[in-house]
Amino acid sequence: MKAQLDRDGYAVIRGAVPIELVVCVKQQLARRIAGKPIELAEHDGAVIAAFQQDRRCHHRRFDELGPSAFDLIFCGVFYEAAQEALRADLTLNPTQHVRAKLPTALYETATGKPDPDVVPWHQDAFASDGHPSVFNMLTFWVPLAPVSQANGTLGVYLGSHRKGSLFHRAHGLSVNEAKAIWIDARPGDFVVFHKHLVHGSGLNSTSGIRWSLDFRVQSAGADCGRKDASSIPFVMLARGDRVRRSEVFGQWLAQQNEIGTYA
Ligand SMILES: O=C(O)CCC(=O)C(=O)O
Repeated sequence: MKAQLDRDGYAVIRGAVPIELVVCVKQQLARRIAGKPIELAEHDGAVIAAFQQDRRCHHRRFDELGPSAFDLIFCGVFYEAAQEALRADLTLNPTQHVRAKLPTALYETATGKPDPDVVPWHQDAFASDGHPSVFNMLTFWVPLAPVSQANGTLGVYLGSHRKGSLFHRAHGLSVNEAKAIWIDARPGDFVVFHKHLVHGSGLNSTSGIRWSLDFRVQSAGADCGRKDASSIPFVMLARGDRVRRSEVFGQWLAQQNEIGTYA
């Protein structure tokens, strides 16, 4: 994995994440959006029905999801990958999202605005306060249902991390879209990428929801690159450490509440 990350700036790891944990995060997100428990087969329909009521896109923070997202992060798979790549004590970076990305046409027709879940081309090193940060950081991107170019999956530029920091603001970098690689993936897979990898996401041209989760891991003690959240005070844990997980989840929630809502 590390060799591929160094060479290409990203790696897709197949079938590594326990499916039951993935399903649980999706179920909690669907429930949160719909305001009531929803059968698996009804998740997409429930999110679309909620949008038809409130006209909101459903791109949320982890802490709104509660422990299911933490169970996924702490399952050990990500810790091992991050250890292999960064070889350091690790903490979570505060930038993280669970996304139920609506069909782009539905959003744009209903609101008359561009779909905010089509994410412009950027590097995560700039995702925080608009300046390149010096910390060591990796992003993990985890599909919660099958993803492809059709439903607006993650797109990446092979080897773009080797260009270092490319200054940009929220509207993103100009790139030749024909050279983007669109990641096909299924629940159980994950993508890990370098903080300088140029990436974004496309239009969801299907009539269903594109479900995913993304979070970042960095060296402990380093600046997290956000002025509103200077440090996250715990080390990411290895496989099986569930008692401690619930302890740190409480601390994390308290801290998130102090930080407030992310853009
Ligand atoms: O999930 C997406 O649509 C974009 C993800 C992204 O840009 C990121 O994880 O940094």
